[in-house]
Amino acid sequence: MTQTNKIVLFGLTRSGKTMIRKWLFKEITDMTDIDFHATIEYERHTQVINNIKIEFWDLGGTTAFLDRFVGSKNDISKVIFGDMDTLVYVIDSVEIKDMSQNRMYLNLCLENITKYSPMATTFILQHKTDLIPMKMREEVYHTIKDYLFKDITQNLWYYETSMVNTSIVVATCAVYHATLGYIPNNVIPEPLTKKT
Ligand SMILES: Nc1nc2c(ncn2[C@@H]2O[C@H](COP(=O)(O)OP(=O)(O)OP(=O)(O)O)[C@@H](O)[C@H]2O)c(=O)[nH]1
Ligand SMILES: [Mg+2]
Repeated sequence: MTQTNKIVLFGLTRSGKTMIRKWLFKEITDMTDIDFHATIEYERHTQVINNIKIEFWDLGGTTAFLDRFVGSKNDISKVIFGDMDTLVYVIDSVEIKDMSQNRMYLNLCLENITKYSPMATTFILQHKTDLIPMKMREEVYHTIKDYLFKDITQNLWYYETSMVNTSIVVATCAVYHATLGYIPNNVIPEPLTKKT
């Protein structure tokens, strides 16, 4: 095995990073068997596809961790952002009150990317859209996207996602494509079934 690709999942606590990672690793198939704990520090999980290793770095989203990951006064930011192919920044669509914090961390992530992995691709997943009433989705989309993108000059990919419909499949296909240069067969699971 020669190549290792690195995908970093970043975002505030409870935005849904670990769930996305567990779903991709086929550790969960529905929304009922979930008892998630906040991720402490970060976890690295490896997937091998066609002899290529993909490392998923699932970061703990508590601000004490995030501040260290993006901070300039320690070496951990190099560990997190160095040799990174793809950043997936996950945002809880419902937590509008957190958007200024998200904007601050997104900017700090982009600074670290410029410094340590300038060729990396950045995705924003505006996640948990199933929790927004259908008639408000477009408004929420524009409000969050316009706010986050204001003054940002880098190219970012923006997807609305939810674990309970194909939007998460579409977004993860794009993430794999950006990371590997193609979409692997039979790797991306079906969306999760809803709670009963
Ligand atoms: N309704 C809904 N809930 C979701 C979705 N994705 C994740 N969740 C819920 O969000 C909660 C938090 O998910 P986690 O994956 O643990 O969040 P995290 O970002 O890893 O949190 P930290 O580890 O603290 O950073 C869980 O209760 C999930 O069930 C989604 O698409 N829709
Ligand atoms: Mg987590």
